[in-house]
Amino acid sequence: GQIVNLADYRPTDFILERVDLTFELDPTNTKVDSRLIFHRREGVDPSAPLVLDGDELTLSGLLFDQNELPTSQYDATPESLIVRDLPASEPFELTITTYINPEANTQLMGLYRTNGIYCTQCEAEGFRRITYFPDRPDVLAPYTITIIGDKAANPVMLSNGNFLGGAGYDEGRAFAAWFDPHPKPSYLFALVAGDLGVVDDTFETMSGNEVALKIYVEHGKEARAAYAMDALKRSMKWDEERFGREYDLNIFQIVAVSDFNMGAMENKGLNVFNDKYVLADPETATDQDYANIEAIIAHEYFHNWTGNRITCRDWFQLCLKEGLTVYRDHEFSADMRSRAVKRIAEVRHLKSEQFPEDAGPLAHPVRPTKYREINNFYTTTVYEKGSEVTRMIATLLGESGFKAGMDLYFERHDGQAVTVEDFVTCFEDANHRDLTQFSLWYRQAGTPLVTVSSQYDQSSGSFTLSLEQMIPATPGQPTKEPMHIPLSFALISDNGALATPTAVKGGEVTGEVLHLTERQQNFTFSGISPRPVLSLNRSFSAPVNLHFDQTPTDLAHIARYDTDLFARWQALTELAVLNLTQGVRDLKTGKALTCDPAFLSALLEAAGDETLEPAFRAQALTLPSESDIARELGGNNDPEAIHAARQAVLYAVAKEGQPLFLRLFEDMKPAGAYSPDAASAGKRSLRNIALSYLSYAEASHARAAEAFAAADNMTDLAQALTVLAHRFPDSTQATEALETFQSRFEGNALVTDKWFSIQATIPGAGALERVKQLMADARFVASNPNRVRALVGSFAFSNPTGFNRADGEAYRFLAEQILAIDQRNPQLAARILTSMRSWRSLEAQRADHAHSALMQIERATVLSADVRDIVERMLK
Ligand code: DPP
Ligand code: ZN
Repeated sequence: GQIVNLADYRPTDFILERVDLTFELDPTNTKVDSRLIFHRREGVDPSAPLVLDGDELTLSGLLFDQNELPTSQYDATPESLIVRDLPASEPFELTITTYINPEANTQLMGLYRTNGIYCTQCEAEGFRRITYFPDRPDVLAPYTITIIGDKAANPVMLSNGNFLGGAGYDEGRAFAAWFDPHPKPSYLFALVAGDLGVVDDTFETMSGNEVALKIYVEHGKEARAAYAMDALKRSMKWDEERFGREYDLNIFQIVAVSDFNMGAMENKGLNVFNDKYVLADPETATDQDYANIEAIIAHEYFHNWTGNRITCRDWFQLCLKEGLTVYRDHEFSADMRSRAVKRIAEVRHLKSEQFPEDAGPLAHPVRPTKYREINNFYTTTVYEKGSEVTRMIATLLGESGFKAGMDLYFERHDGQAVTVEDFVTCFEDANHRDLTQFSLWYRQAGTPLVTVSSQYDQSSGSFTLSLEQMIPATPGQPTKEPMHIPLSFALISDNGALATPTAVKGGEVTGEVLHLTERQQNFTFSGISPRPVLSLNRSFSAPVNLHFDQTPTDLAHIARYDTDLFARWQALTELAVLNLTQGVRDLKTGKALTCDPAFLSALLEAAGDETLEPAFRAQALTLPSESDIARELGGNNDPEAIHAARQAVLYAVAKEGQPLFLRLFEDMKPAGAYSPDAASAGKRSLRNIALSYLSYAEASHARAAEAFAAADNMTDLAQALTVLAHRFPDSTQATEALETFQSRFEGNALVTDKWFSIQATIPGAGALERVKQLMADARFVASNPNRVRALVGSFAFSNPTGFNRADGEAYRFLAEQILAIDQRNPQLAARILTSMRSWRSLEAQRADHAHSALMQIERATVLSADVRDIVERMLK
């Protein structure tokens, strides 16, 4: 791949007016006729040729205004079609014919087959694998689609927009026609055809339009789409109420397919989903699965306005639709569930996935300025950090200021392909505010580090806070400008009440938000007595690392008194981190690990506090993960030592809290039949974490084995199985439970994925052999991305001790797998390879092995652009 630079952006020479596509479906030889109406943009050189994108295409026919074009007038290669001598200003029509082979399309980009179904994925650059086209997001046009296919094999034939009609076509074949009146870029095109079951419903929009809702699934799975349908209706309603956004076609369709590279895709009026984010019932889906379905259904639906009606000018602007839409789906889930618990989960995810990305060789700004392979920029930085940047705009402007900016954005840019600057300008204009410095969040990569110290002067009653920001160097960005960092804070008195200063000096403070805008800044609060405890970055108002040597006593004070639940969790986590990192150091120097009693009592107090919701208490009890600890330690990491220290802390908590855990395990069983609602899910999560601690305190698998036998839903079953398999991998109980589990759900691939990933994440050096054996299992289908992610992905991403074996065997294994996967599906291979993004922070011997494995990949003779881009950046 060539490097693409943001600075080189220029509009197309030709404007596309209309698109009319006819597909004659055939599993191995589908004919695509594409009629495109263009005219030359005003002011463009009349001799400039029309350049269309292709990818592995062969041109089979080309007509100009229905007449054959002389071959001297065009050049066709697999990658492009260039047509010369075109009219200076009047519109003309090109008819392009290509034949494509969906069955052979293992990349799952363009038109492909999954379980006998035709399906498309066009974002980012898949449409050019269907036909030659100006395949870029700033080319918008209305589409008319005709699908002709074998009648028996394709009772369902779908595309974007509204259904025009369909009937018999010729002997054995039928046709269906669709029209999408909303101009859209090619990446939002979709086609689905095959024999599918459907679940029907309707939604009445706020202005009284009735929308037909349809979810298509494999026959027999209809009942498992009920929750997704419910989530869709709630999403549609919420977007009307919260953002004033109404749906704009008379039909909205979702199709669940089993082979899909991403979670889902927001094609206009026809979302295509990885079936794992549609299908759920209590026997086979966990509470987390339900929550994911709700969030992703909402996310794709919300794209209808943030992404589809207003799209991106170019792919550098990806965060414009993704960061914003993630923010919207986060807010939706927060409204549907518990806001504090949702925020904790978001921050956990951000810190465990995005922070390492931002601290390693793959770091890039939320709005990058160059790429070699755009598929590699669907990252947690663009999505999650992009969402955090949107959240900060809302924090800076307040609820009504944010709403005014969003309303202006929808009004001003509807139907356009725009930039991050256009977006930010709407907030500036609606609020008469300059966001120039704030916009650095889009341009500067790296997680800012804010160093905090404080001083209290009893005699004057003044509290001084010294803040210093540092943004680490990242690839291509050695130096950084100071950013605008909004930090939510509270000063907590010794009795737990929040202190209100009489005056503030040194910088801007609005409400409970302090604005750090300089490299170094002192804020002085007066009228404070006695000495307060500072709670900083409450609700995680800014995605930064804090360096703040708060005493365990102060942290425990915040954990007990802060009115922001998130801040209480954050203080407990900070306490846990202190103990975990000290534990690693102690182990390395041969000292016995001891847990600070202040930490244990603060943690157990929160866990036992019946005034707090169970889901929060479960979050509090979930200690930072091994990779969180590695991140906190910063470098020269030994995953074995980290694992051992964490196990020791778990054991100490378990021993100290045993009576509490016994009580929680008894009390937290929700009454009645399983329901996926947040309150019941919260109880289950608290009960299951109690079970896990009891497995340490009792040093026995007996309770988990009983829980496994008694479970009447997948959440409890999978948790009990995880305790058995991870804590007692060599016990017959674990072996038997794994067998029971698999045979009970034989044939259910999504459950098999849980079975794969539970085994792939069993800690210890033995994991590699286990993974190899499972790859030979007949249930492992190497061409299916969900299977590969569940087994190989879980192993590489989520098994720190197993994957980081000291002998480097697992790195070599992964290198071989990456090369094999790359032959079929480069996007998937590149994604899984990012599991090694933190290799430089390993201790020397492991880092060395990791380096050799990466070199092994880099030296391969055949390598996709996707994997080459990742591996070269990781080695730089
Ligand atoms: N389908 C992916 C998403 O919704 C890419 N647009 O984020
Ligand atoms: Zn998205």
